[in-house]
Amino acid sequence: MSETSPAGTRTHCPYCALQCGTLLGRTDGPGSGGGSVSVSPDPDFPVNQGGLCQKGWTAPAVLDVPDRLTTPLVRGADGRLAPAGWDEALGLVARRLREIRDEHGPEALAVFGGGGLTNEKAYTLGKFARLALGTSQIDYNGRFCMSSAAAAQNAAFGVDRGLPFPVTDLGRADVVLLAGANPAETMPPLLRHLDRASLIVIDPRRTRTAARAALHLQPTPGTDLALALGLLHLAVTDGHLDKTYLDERTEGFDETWARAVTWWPERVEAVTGVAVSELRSAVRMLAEAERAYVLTGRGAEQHSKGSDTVAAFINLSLALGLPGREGSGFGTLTGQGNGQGGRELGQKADQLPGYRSLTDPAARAHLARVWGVDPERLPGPGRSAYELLDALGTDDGPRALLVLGSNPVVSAPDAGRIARRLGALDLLVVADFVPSETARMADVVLPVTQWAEEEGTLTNLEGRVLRRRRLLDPPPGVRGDLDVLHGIAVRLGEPASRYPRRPREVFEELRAATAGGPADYSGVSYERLDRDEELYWPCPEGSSGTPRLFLDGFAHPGGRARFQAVEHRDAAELPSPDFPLYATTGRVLAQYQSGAQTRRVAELTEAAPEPYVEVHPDTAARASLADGQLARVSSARGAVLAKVRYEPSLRTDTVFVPFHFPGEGRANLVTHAALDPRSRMPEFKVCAVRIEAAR
Ligand SMILES: Nc1nc2c(c(=O)[nH]1)N[C@H]1C(S)=C(S)[C@@H](COP(=O)(O)OP(=O)(O)OC[C@H]3O[C@@H](n4cnc5c(=O)[nH]c(N)nc54)[C@H](O)[C@@H]3O)O[C@H]1N2
Ligand SMILES: Nc1nc2c(c(=O)[nH]1)N[C@H]1C(S)=C(S)[C@@H](COP(=O)(O)OP(=O)(O)OC[C@H]3O[C@@H](n4cnc5c(=O)[nH]c(N)nc54)[C@H](O)[C@@H]3O)O[C@H]1N2
Ligand code: SF4
Ligand SMILES: [Mo]
Repeated sequence: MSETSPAGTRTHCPYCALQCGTLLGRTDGPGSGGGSVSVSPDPDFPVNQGGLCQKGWTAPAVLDVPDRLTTPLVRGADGRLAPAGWDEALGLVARRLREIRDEHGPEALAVFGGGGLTNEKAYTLGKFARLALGTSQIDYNGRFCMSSAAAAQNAAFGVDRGLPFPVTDLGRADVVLLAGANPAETMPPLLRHLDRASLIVIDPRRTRTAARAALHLQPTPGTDLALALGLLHLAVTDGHLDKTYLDERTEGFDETWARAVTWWPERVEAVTGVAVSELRSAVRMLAEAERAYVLTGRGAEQHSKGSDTVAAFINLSLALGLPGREGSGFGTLTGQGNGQGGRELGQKADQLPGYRSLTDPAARAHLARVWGVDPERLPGPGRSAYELLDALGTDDGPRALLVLGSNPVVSAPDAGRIARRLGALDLLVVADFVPSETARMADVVLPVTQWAEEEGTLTNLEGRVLRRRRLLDPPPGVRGDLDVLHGIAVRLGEPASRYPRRPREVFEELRAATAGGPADYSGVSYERLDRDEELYWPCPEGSSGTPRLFLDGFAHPGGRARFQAVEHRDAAELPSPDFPLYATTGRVLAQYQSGAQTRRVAELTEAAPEPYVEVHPDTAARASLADGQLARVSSARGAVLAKVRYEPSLRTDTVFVPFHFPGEGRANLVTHAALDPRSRMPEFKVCAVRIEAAR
């Protein structure tokens, strides 16, 4: 690592929702990036306690990757992207948007956002779509990430904050159950808070997290709902039900029990492959612990029944009396850098800032007042992320799309299909700082600033609002996302004052916009954050925020948590003679998401250079595949090319493919876009495949 300046700029890592505190310094020389930025962990930030993962340590490298975008690009008559001036590029975008709107109406214009965008950007993007474009067609990649957990938490608790308690609370836990989360690779510094606890890990793979567990349950992919019903069943029949808590703090147990009663342990073992003795141990560990937590990750959530699965784990935690009790609880490990803030400030299809509903007349009236428009001008809810992408370029679908903060060509389910839909657009505009796979398909590419070059706020997995601070100027020619939205909006005839370019100004408006909503930021200010106040939402004006939710009651009227009577069902696609194996997908330590950023960092590509598929050696042998050989993993939708990696600890009926790689190595060429009916989350975590040697 290069030397660290003692007087570092305090900010946070650009990647995941842990938002590790960092100190940035300039090591030498002038220039933007220019290899001159050093990073070190902020020892005073309690979430990472002086830790960073490999991605955090190498994040400055992305500031000056050789193919950093520094000028707008416009696709010419020859079909190639060529440099253009900002005026020309923004003028072109506005003109085409106007033409398409005149011909097909405002619903022909669409926006796709991201959970990595700052609060200010996410807020402005939602406003831009609804007012400047006048469209309902906006959603974001958080639909692929947080939506099932959000649906289940809202239904159970009346509000959805990933962790309703500070991460440091986990440090005193005796037992933590992790359902489908692999923080040893996805949030390594989080493990510092899990050192003391005995872990129960539910994962079809023996991950690095599972290897540290006191108990590892290894179910068939897509059977967590049955598993959670079985754990609830045993909690009741083995006498662990917390009846006082049930009476005082919850409602709806009887209907829920009516379902769980049929999930006797042997039936659960038959469906999930997890032995009855292990189910029983898990329940006993949780029930006998003085301080216990149940946490879910994408492994339990990214299913066509993800919301019901999270609900079933919440039911289990309610039966044991955990949520809203000091030192115990239920939570979800939020994913992207601003996965929390991004999901409550209005870039979601059905939502207004402050976690308000777009269909609630009072919420519409409030936002219309803040925005200075007639409530009639606010469109209704639009399509969810996958449905939006899948409608692009169709007869009644959007014909123009603006993408900020996502790379769906790699990360969307059934990505081959989605790439074709993107190709059918009349206009694709992508704002990014690197030529992502999606940017390369665009008609106009707009080069924007990165984390260390901009100001703003993000909300981490605990609901704590954090300041992103600027260390250096962006390279010449690069503008902020807020500038981009401002530039398009005014060219569409919107008043300039409606789209402030300074993050601080946007934040002031955002405070008013969220005031009184479930996610209330009105008491948060840059000044308070800069004084290092620890502010968790809800934080109404004058309050000191809410580190722990639910201690006095849940957010439903009456204050009770609600059991949800859910029932197990199969994955949308099961193995068949043609596709006899389960495939599941996920992450590795050294790559982030679609890899647009991390595949450009030498140290990270050395650690995780290429697409691979984890296969049990017996399964590989049946397909005559040697370790290291190139395999073709095919589903009914497409095939991914990946190198075989023998993994003796894996189930023999399952293969695993990380989704970080582009081209023919895209795991999403095989995934299935079956959607959860409640959250519209796609089934990233299970589909049916076969594996064979690649020719
Ligand atoms: N290194 C790295 N870290 C990241 C990210 C990254 O891309 N790279 N992304 C960030 C983001 S946005 C997110 S959302 C988080 C995600 O963080 P995690 O949820 O920890 O990540 P995943 O690897 O997607 O899934 C977790 C585990 O689910 C398991 N799994 C697969 N199918 C099933 C199933 O049916 N049931 C169960 N119980 N488990 C199953 C997988 O084997 C995997 O180990 O990570 C964040 N941190
Ligand atoms: N098979 C499979 N697929 C998955 C998943 C899985 O587990 N399995 N997980 C899903 C999940 S949980 C997620 S979160 C998604 C994530 O997948 P994506 O939505 O593709 O996320 P990223 O790869 O982070 O893409 C972000 C893009 O925006 C750019 N960017 C970053 N910050 C900014 C910014 O501030 N402004 C602008 N304009 N651009 C920015 C980056 O350079 C990058 O090109 O993938 C989903 N896809
Ligand atoms: S754990 Fe997440 S926030 Fe922390 S350094 Fe790694 S990627 Fe960055
Ligand atoms: Mo995510």
